[in-house]
Amino acid sequence: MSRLAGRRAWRGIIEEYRPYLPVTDETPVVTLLEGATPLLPAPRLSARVGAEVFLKLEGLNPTGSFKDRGMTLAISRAAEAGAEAVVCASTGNTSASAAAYGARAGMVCAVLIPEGHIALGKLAQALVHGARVVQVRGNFDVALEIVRELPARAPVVVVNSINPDRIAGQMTGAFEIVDVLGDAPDVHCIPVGNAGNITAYWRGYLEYRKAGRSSVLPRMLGFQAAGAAPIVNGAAVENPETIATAIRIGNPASWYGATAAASESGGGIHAVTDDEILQAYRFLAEEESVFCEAASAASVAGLVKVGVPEGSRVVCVLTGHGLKDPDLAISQLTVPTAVDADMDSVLAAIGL
Ligand code: AN7
Repeated sequence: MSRLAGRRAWRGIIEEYRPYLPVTDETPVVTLLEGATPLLPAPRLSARVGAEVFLKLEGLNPTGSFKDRGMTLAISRAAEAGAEAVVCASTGNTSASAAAYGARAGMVCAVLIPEGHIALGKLAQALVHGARVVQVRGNFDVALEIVRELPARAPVVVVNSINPDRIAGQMTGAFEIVDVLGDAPDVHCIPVGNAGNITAYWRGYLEYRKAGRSSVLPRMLGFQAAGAAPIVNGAAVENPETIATAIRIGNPASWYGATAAASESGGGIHAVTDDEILQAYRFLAEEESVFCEAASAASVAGLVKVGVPEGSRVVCVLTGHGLKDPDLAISQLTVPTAVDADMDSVLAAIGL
């Protein structure tokens, strides 16, 4: 008998959270069974910051990032509307997710990416799922401007987070956290790029409390990379620069959503430097055995930097998987040279 006998299989975020989402019985559900990602206790990080910290491992979604939560809904609703083509601008993860869900729905998927500034794994995903990949000479913000205008020129549905279905689907991350913890955490730490995800989590926490599923609301702490910190600076950044290419964004579409989440929750939006991001990235890998993207590590870099009251219950969202960007990992480390294939050489190399 199966070890899973008697247990109901996870059905993806639309079926699991249907009453909270804009779907009807007529909506064709396009799912890769996204969601149900682990909420991993982080004992060493907890000790370091004097709090009870959990890591929401969004890199364990089907395409390796949180984007799948919003994409299952955006693509399902596009299919319901009869769309045959979808398009997005992306720093990488949105394009990977749109390519996969678009292929599943049998749609044409076009993705605009900033030339030379997306992680190799994400480019591979967009290509392997058959998307029409357009490298643009310009950054994400420029590509998104073009995408916004595309529906006026061609029959396409935009699946960036300016599409409200994306935000609605991403609310389910907050639902899962409350379902596991029994209530909302005290503090929620999250990286901020185009600012859709912080907007979605805050809405998710609000929705769940309204439904009586939780009794408290978390303080929302959002973190931008210092070289791409328009919300922190209070002005768009024309040439954003950061090692965390996923959040290399100078004019976030959901700017207002992010500031509303921060102010309504008593939280804030702060900047973390690339050095602080890389330190958190290494700490997570070495001390918590979690390999996440640099952009994701911004949430932990921020937690360490701004701190929280003693004993707080904290969730840090780790938005994407470290394997997306092996070039970055390797560039931070020394790759050992080869040794001769004999016992003495191997023992000497191991150092034992
Ligand atoms: C790993 O893929 O914008 O603040 O085009 O890939 O909701 O934008 C990615 C963003 C954080 C920021 N972590 O989330 C895209 C894109 C990772 C990301 C963010 C992104 P938002």
